[in-house]
Amino acid sequence: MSLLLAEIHTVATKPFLDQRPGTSGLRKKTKIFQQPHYLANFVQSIFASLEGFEGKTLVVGGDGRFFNREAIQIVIRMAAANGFDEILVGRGGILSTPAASAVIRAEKAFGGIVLSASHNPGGPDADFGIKYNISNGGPAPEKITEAIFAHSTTIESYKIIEAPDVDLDTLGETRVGGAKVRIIDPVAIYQALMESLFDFPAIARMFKHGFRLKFDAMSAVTGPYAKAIFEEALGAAKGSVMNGEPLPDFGHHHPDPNLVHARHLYDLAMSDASPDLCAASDGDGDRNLIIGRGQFVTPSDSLAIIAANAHLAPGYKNGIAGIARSMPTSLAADRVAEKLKIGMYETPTGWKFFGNLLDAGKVTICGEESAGAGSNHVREKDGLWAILMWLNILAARQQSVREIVRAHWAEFGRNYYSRHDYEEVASEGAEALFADLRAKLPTLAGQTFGALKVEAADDFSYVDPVDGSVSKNQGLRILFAGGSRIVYRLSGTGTAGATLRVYIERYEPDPAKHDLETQDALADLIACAEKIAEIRRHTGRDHPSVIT
Ligand code: VG1
Ligand code: CO
Repeated sequence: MSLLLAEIHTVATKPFLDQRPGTSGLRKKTKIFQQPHYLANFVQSIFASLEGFEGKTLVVGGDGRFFNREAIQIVIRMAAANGFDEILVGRGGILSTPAASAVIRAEKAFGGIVLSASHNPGGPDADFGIKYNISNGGPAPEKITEAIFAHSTTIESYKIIEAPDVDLDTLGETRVGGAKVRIIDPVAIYQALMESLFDFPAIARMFKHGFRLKFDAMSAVTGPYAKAIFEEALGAAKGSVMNGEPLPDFGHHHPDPNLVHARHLYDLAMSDASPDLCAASDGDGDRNLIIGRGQFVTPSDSLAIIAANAHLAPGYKNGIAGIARSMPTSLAADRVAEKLKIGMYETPTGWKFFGNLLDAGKVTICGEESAGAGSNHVREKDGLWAILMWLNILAARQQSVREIVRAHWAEFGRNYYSRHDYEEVASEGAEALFADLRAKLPTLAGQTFGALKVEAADDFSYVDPVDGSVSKNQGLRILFAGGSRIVYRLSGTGTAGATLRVYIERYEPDPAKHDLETQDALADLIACAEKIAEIRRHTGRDHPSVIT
């Protein structure tokens, strides 16, 4: 024992004052993370905020981006020094975010550390990130992330073991100080979980009969998962998975599966050569993009359609308990919940707010407008899960994506929806925009803008129905008569300046009016969003940098 203790070093350090986790963990430029002690300070602050993990298991993995392997070696040596008994690491340092969640749950681990900046680009001049997940497999709630931040502002030392690097590429067990380190297959547990939820034989039959899939792993973490599941287990044609090797810089691409960064999939889906389904996932595998032949599916619609059809998948055959969506996500899912007579919950942005609802059994399906959907099978959003759910629905209904979407709109009405992002604007301008708009909120109700009448305007605040915790200032909402909305919030995942997100939505019940171009259908609301918030004046931008 004394020998093992002798290997533990206590390293003196000074606080960095910028380690407050955002929407999903701590994200910074890679170079900031590479500074001496920066990562170690944060990891020690995580451990200092937890209780009772001595003798327990920690899961560690990442999305394979630049600095992933070095960071994992540091986390292993610090977890061992701090008293974890066992550390499970995905081979090659790889674990997608949903797979990490699945492994934490399956192995009854105390928690997990995921090294990822998700859809942010990777590389020495790009972004890196780290987040902590608790024993239910989900992102640490705000109570814990705030404790981590508080500790990081006063930290004086951290504990680390002096030991050689662990071989991350060979399955098996080794020891680091007093801890066992087990290198595990990053795909196996996750794949088994997917096989338990979806009708793999029916999906395989569909592929056998010529169904064509194009999945873009964007040179990020999902390649190995997608090849094992789509090509090997389900028999999709070889080459269905593109960019299937995780690369440290994601092949210089931006691993964000949206209409800007995955434009080629959209163009393919709108062409004569379109496969039956085009899909993609992001850097860490929790987002999804769904485009059928000639039919893009907005993430908000996808959530609603998944909720309405989940019973077709074996894992959900008894129906769903309820649905949760983040506040800016469109109201399409609410109409499904109403019809199914199940609970509907509106939470702040970020998956950490779904954990309690899922744990309490209040909801089965959750989703966000930012290409995130998932269920109670893990406690993260899950890109491949969403794609498998669509494949299962397509196999069961024997219809195309387009037919399913059109039928859904005909039944429930269509929520035209778009998000306008103003990326990396000056922080002062963004703050002034919010200060002005906040001051205006009480005067807006009753005002009219052309044909639009404001019914209510507020600053969204959330009371968690399970533990009563309160989260304030979660986005400014302007609600119009007839169900249209404009929402403004600032991103909590960017690493430079401020990113303003404006979410715009209009409800159209009439099927004869379901064929408009989204931006045209929203034109009056878009103009109104500018008029109310004076985006141009505050940001100096006359158009958004990204429209999704
Ligand atoms: C964005 C999305 C949010 C999502 C978060 C993490 O946050 O809007 O819905 O949960 O990213 O997703 P923000 O604060 O930038 O709007 V991921 O795939 O980057 O972990
Ligand atoms: Co992600």
